Amino acid sequence: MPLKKILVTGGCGFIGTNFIRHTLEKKPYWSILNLDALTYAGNPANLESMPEDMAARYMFVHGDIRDNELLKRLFIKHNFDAVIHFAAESHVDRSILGPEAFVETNVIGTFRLLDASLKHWKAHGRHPEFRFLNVSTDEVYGSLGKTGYFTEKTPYDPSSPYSASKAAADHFVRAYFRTYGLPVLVTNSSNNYGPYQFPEKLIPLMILNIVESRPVPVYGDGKNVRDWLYVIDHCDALIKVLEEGKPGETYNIGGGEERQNIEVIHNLCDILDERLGRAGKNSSRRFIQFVTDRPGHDRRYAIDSSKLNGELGWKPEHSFEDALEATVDWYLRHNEWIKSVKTGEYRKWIEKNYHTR
Ligand code: NAD
Ligand code: TDX
Repeated sequence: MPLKKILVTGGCGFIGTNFIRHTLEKKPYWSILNLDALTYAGNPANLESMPEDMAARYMFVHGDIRDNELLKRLFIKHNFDAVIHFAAESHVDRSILGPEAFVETNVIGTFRLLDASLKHWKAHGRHPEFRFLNVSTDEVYGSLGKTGYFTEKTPYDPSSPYSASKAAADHFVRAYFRTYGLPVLVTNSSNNYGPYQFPEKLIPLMILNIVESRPVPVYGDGKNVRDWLYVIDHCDALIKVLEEGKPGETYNIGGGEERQNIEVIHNLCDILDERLGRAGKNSSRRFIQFVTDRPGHDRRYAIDSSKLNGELGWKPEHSFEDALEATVDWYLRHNEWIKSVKTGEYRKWIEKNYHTR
C-alpha cells in the first residue's frame, strides 16, 4: 500500500488530536503533517507521547492557515494526497464576545487553504484521488423545535457568529467544487465529547467545576438539547468519508444521543459522586446554578445520519453512558494536562464569560 500523505489543520485541538492519534494507529500507511497556529485551544503536548512507529509518520508545523506563502511551500514540499481541515475558532460564547477572529480563521483561513489546495491540485494534473475534507458543524442548520432532524438538505440558518462563519466556509468549499471541480467533501457533525477537549465546552468545564467544588453554570432553563457524539466515533466517520465519500457531497454525522443539558449535568454529578465518594446533601448537584442564557441560544440539535449509514455503512459504536464515564475518568487521570491548559488566558476567559451571568 503506498504511503498516503495527509495535511491536517488544527491537529493540536480537541478533535484534531484524537483524529491524528487514532488515524496513525489505524492506518499504518498514512503519514500526517499537522499545521496548527497554537491558539489558546492548541496544545502540541497532546501529540508528544506516541509509539515510535506512529511518531515516525507524524510531523508538526507551527503556522497559520491564513499564511499563503507557508501553504504554498508546504504543498510543494510534501505533495499532499488529501487535506482534512479542522483548524477553527470553535467556541460559540467566544464568538459572541469577539466575532472577528472567527471571520479571520474560519472564513478567510478556509478560503486560503482551499485556494492553495486548488493550485496544488491543478499543478498535479487534477488528480482524481485528491480530497479536501471540510470538518463542519450541525450548528449551520440553526435550531430545531421539539421534533425533526437535520438532514443534508436542511437549509442553512446559523444563529451565532461562530455558526455563521462555519456556514460561510462550507459555502466556499462547495463553490470550489461547482466552479473549479476541486474534489471536496463536507461533514456536519453534532457535539463531540471525549479526551483532550478544552475545558471551556460544556462537558469538560462541568467535570472540572464539579471536581473543584465550584459553581456549575447552566444557561437558561437547562432544557436545550444537543446530540452527543463520542469523538472517536466522529474520527471513524471522517476516515470513512475521506476514503469512500463522493466528491461534492455532504455527510451529516450524529451520535443519535439527544440529551437536555441538565440531564448531561445530572449524569456528570452522579458519576463524580460515585468516583469522589459524595452522597446525600454532599451530592455534586448542590453546585448547579441556573445563569443568564446565551444570546441566540439554539434550542435543539438532532442529526439524521442515515445518508452516512446507508451509503458508507458508518454508525456510532459508543453509547453515551459508557463514553461519558470513560471521559470523566480520562479527566480524573490527567491532572497535568488540566494544569497545562488552565493558563492565565483561560482564567481571564472564565472571568469574562461568567462573572456577570
Ligand atoms: P478546538 O478549538 O479544540 O481546536 C482548534 C485548533 O485549531 C486549535 O489547535 C487551534 O490552535 C487551531 N487553529 C485555530 N486557528 C488557527 C489558524 N488560523 N491556523 C492554524 N490553526 C489554527 O476545536 P475542535 O473542537 O477540535 O473542533 C475542530 C473542528 O471541528 C472545528 O472546525 C469545529 O468547527 C468542528 N466541529 C467541532 C465540534 C465539537 O463539538 N467540538 C462539532 C462539530 C464540528
Ligand atoms: O457553561 C456553559 N453552560 C451551558 O449551559 C456552557 C459552556 C454551555 N452550556 C450549554 C450551551 C449549549 O446548549 O451547553 C450546551 C453545549 O455548549 P458548548 O459546549 O459551548 O457547545 P455548543 O455551543 O453546542 O457547540 C459545540 O458543538 C458544535 C462546539 O463548541 C462547536 O464547536 C460545535 O460546532
